[in-house]
Amino acid sequence: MKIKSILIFLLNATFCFNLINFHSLASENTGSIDIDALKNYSIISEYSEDVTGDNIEDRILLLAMNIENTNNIKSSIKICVVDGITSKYVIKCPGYFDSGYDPKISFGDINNDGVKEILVSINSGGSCNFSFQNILSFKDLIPYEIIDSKKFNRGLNYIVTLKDNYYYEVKNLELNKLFGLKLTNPYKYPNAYDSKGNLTSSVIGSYIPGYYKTELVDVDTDRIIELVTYQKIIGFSNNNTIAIAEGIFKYENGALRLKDLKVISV
Ligand SMILES: [Ca+2]
Ligand SMILES: [Ca+2]
Repeated sequence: MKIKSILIFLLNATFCFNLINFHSLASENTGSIDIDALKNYSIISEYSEDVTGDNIEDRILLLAMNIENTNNIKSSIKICVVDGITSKYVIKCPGYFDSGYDPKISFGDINNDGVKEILVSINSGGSCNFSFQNILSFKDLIPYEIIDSKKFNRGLNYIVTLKDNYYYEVKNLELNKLFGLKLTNPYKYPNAYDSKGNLTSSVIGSYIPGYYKTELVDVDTDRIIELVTYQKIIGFSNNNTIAIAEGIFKYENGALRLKDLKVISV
């Protein structure tokens, strides 16, 4: 009931401005959305943050359609920013991926321009279960993607090699960094080792090509937010995680740069 009344409020509030501010409505990938179409959307979550850069809090709404006969899958996810002073609004797709489970947004000044960006995350579901990530700026109420999300969402690349005595190596190709690790549970590779822990076959490991989670954290306390990424290193199947790779990205010269990486056996 509360969500419904908020949506009605939004529709009423925005309808008044629609006629005079129609030019401010922006949407990517779906063409323009008229105000009637918004009636089909639910509000998943609502926030108050300044994302336009005038030091006045704006209203940020995460909108989506429910897919019939499913509990949690959302489709046509949208982010709506209503300017705190003028009530002009823009509506933006999260990127090339706009449907999935448990969509979330969080806020942080990642590009160090003094204005918070929006990090949007949407889980894919399925056995890979990666999470789509994108970072959007709404500075001056103009939405744009500040990262190359197609490239970013492929994740980092690794070569995973098993060794005797339940040891294995994970080599990250972006930083050319090698991690020596030990399986926390030998039964994760039931056919790869003999009873003494020596390799009996040439089984190799792999990784999920994408992150399953990211977080905005000021890791080095320099007041610029870093993006922390989590990616699964796997054994013989997608559900067989043997390690988590935790990357720290900083936004520099118009792109996210990988600054540090650790890999931990799980
Ligand atoms: Ca910023
Ligand atoms: Ca920082």
